[in-house]
Amino acid sequence: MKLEHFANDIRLTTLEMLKHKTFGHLGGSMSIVETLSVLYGKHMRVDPQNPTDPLRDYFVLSKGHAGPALYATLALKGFFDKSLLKTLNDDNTTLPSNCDMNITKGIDMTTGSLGQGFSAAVGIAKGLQIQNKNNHVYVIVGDGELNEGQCYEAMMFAVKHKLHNLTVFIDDNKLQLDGFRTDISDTADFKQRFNAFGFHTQTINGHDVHAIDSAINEAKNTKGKPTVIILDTIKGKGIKAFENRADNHHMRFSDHDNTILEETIKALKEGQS
Ligand SMILES: Cc1ncc(C[n+]2csc(CCOP(=O)(O)OP(=O)(O)O)c2C)c(N)n1
Ligand SMILES: [Mg+2]
Repeated sequence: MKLEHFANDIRLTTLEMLKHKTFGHLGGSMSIVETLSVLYGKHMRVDPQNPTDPLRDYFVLSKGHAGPALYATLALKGFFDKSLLKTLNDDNTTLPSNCDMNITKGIDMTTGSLGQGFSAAVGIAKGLQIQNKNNHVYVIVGDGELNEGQCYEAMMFAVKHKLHNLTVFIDDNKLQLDGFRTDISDTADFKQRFNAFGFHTQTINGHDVHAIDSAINEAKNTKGKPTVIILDTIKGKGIKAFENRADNHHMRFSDHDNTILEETIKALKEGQS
C-alpha cells in the first residue's frame, strides 16, 4: 500500500475512534500519523501474528498519550481486531489512553510518564547491542516532553554507548499541553542541542512520507552514533479548523467540533485505499 494511503487510513481510523469516545488526545495523535505510516508501512520488522517475536524491531511511543494513533496503526496492520478501537479508554479496555505493554498486542513499552519512554528505548537498544542483535529501536518523543531532564541522561548514554541501532524522532509540533513550548520553558534549537550531545541529526517535514522514508534510511546507514530525526509537524494536522490550536491537546468535542470531525472523516473516506 502506498504510504500516503496508509497515512490517510491511520488519520481516518484515529479520528473515528476519538469521535466515538467523544474526547481524547487529538492534537498529538495527528502530528505523528505520517511517521507511523512510514514505520509500520515500510521499515519496522514486525509480525502481527507474533507481536513479541525476538527478531522484531522495537517501537516506543514515549509521548504515550498519542496512543490512539498507534492503536489505529496496529489495528490496520492486523495486530488486533478493529472493533476493539471502540473500547478506547473504557473501563477494563485493552486500549487505554496511554500505552500499556502488558495489555495491548504490539505495544513494546508502557509510557505516559513523559521522559521515561526515551530512557527505556535507550535501554532496549543497549540490551540488543550487548546481544549482538541487529533489531532497530525507534522512539518518538514530544517537543514538550524534552523539557524532562531524564531525556538528557538518556541522550548522554546513547551517544557514549554508540547506539546506532537507536533512532529518535522528535515530534516538533511546537505545542505542549496548553501552550506553545517557547512561551513556557524551552527556546533552544533541537538540532544544535542534539548535535552538541553527539547525535547524527536530521530535520525534515514530518508530514512528508518520502522525507521520513529517506531520513530513516539515512539513520539505518549511520554507524557509531544514534540518530535523531526532528520532525517539523503541525499539532492537529489534517483537521484544518483544529490545527495549531493551543487547546487541541486533549479535546472534548462540542457539537460544532463534531460537525468539523464529520466533514474531515467524510473527506478522508474519499481518499481511503
Ligand atoms: C512526567 C509527566 N508530566 C506531565 C505529564 C502530563 N502531560 C501529558 S501530555 C503533556 C504535554 C506534552 O507535550 P508534548 O511532548 O509536546 O506532546 P504533544 O505536543 O506531542 O502532544 C503533559 C505535560 C505527563 N504525562 N508526564
Ligand atoms: Mg508538542
